[in-house]
Amino acid sequence: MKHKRLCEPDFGKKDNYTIILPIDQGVEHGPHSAFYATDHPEMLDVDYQVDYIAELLEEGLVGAAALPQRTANLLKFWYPHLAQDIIMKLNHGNNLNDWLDPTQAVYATTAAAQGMGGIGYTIYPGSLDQDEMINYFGKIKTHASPTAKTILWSYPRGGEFNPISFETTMHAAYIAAQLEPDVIKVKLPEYDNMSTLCIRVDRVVKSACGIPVVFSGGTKRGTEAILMEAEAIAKNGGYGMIVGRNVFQRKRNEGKNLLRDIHKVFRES
Ligand code: FBP
Repeated sequence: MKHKRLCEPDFGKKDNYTIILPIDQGVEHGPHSAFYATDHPEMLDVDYQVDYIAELLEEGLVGAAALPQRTANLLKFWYPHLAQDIIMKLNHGNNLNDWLDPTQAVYATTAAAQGMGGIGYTIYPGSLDQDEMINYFGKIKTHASPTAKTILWSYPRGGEFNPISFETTMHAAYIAAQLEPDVIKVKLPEYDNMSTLCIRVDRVVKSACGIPVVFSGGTKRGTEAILMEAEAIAKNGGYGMIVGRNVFQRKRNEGKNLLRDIHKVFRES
């Protein structure tokens, strides 16, 4: 398979794949846990962070970066030639108060993402705010520039259910597919071993009704576990991975090496 950048016309097409770098965890989990208390604390400095993202894009190690408004605008300002590889993430939650019902506030409009290649948006199916979140995505599709790709995070949250069970993840993909984004992003369903994982990835991909699915990396773990997941995704129809903490919380060269290894798995599948 061939790696595609967001800016390329055949992004999202069959027999391609992409690796997306999301760095919105500073909003979601806070800059201390996302950046400072990691093996790569330099990421707390936004100038360093922007240069690092640009380097990963320029070296072809990632095909797009999904960023909150401030970081996206800085990257676009300093590296305008990379604007079409930026996905501006419009809404965010945060984990400051576990007592609140899970929801995401809109921080940026489609107009703010003008001139960037993509728009990222999250829905929480199963939450109290699910209808509002789903309805707002309709407005995004109406107002987004026709050339901007939409990437929809579909994360079931908020009810008495396991948010990463196999059934719930299939449901998340199916709901997202009805909104017809360009790419759907879900978490990997829980699994016991490689063969269960392969079957589950295949079923989740089919639940997305033909829309490319990328799976998230999750908290930082050992290289072997990530590469096993990459192989299951690559061999069972996944369009790629969206890997954040596993990349940028490693020292810079270790993060790059992990990305090279992930590409090898996808290229050879
Ligand atoms: P990671 O690879 O770091 O998990 O990033 C993917 C992502 O979807 C981010 O966009 C988002 O901030 C994060 O996961 C949410 O993670 P969690 O569900 O653990 O809060």
